[in-house]
Amino acid sequence: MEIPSELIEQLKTAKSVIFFSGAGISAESGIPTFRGKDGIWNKLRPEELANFDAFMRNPQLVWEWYNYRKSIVHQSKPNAGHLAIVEMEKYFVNVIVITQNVDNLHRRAGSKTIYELHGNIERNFCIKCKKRYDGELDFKDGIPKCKCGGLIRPDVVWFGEFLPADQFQLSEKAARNCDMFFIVGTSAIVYPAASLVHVAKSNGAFLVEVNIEETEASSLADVSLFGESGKVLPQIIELLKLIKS
Ligand code: BV8
Ligand code: ZN
Repeated sequence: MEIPSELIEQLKTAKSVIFFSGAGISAESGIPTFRGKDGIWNKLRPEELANFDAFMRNPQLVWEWYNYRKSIVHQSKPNAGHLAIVEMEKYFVNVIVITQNVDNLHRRAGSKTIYELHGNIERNFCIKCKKRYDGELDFKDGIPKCKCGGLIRPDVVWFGEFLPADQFQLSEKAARNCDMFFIVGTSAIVYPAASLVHVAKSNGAFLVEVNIEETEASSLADVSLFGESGKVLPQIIELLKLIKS
């Protein structure tokens, strides 16, 4: 893919670089996106599953969905896109990953600074006493329960729920102070996460979109690289090896 000269110029001088990622970066790891043609929302309606009321109405169904997704995550591994973002840490003073994904792949890839806006599928907590229950849960009674009798739920942000305040505040601060803001594999329609694109833009950051198609963010991007992130991001690494050698 031809890398535009204005992007090359930015890569030469950038110090603080953010990678804002969505489900698309994990597509090449075999994890279905939400809204693409193989999207999981297409089969299962979000209003039925990713919200608290649905969980209280039918915790077993919601747990089946998360256990299904967890099984896919456990059979997946970080792809070349996740790994390229880790390697970017060699070429810039400050690299931060802000992810909407709950699949834990950026952490498994080895990224050092990750802000998880929508939680993490590997973490769980009791809805009554908030006790953390990470890793394997006991489903022998169908639904995992806490010692206090409360239901245990996945530690992910459902629709209508607030994002973890610390993660969102850190993300907003980073978006206000970065030189480059890569928007990787997201349809940029879920708020308030997608508002970070606007924060970065208003701070004067150079916006680079990496996606296989146009999105809500495309009109704000200074450069759109249309291609799979697992191929485009390693190509930027190859370029950096030349620029920074
Ligand atoms: C909230 C976790 C405050 C669970 C998810 C305005 C302001 C504030 C809120 C709202 C608002 N308008 C509407 C809302 C409500 C809602 C919202 O944004 N709805 C949307 C649908 C319109 N927001 C909320 O409810 C949020 N909370 O607002 O709280 C509040 C509180 C109380 C009362 C009122 C307000 C909470 C949102 C979080 C929901 N949780 N997930 C779980 O995962 O199970 S959302 C879900 O969507 C995932 O987290 C996912 O990450 C996120 C975004 O989706 P994407 O990652 O972008 O994935 P998608 O499939 O859409 O796109 C994939 C992209 O990849 C595509 O562009 C595709 O082209 C591309 N791609 C595919 N393959 C590749 C690729 N790109 C590159 N390479 C490839 N190989
Ligand atoms: Zn409890």
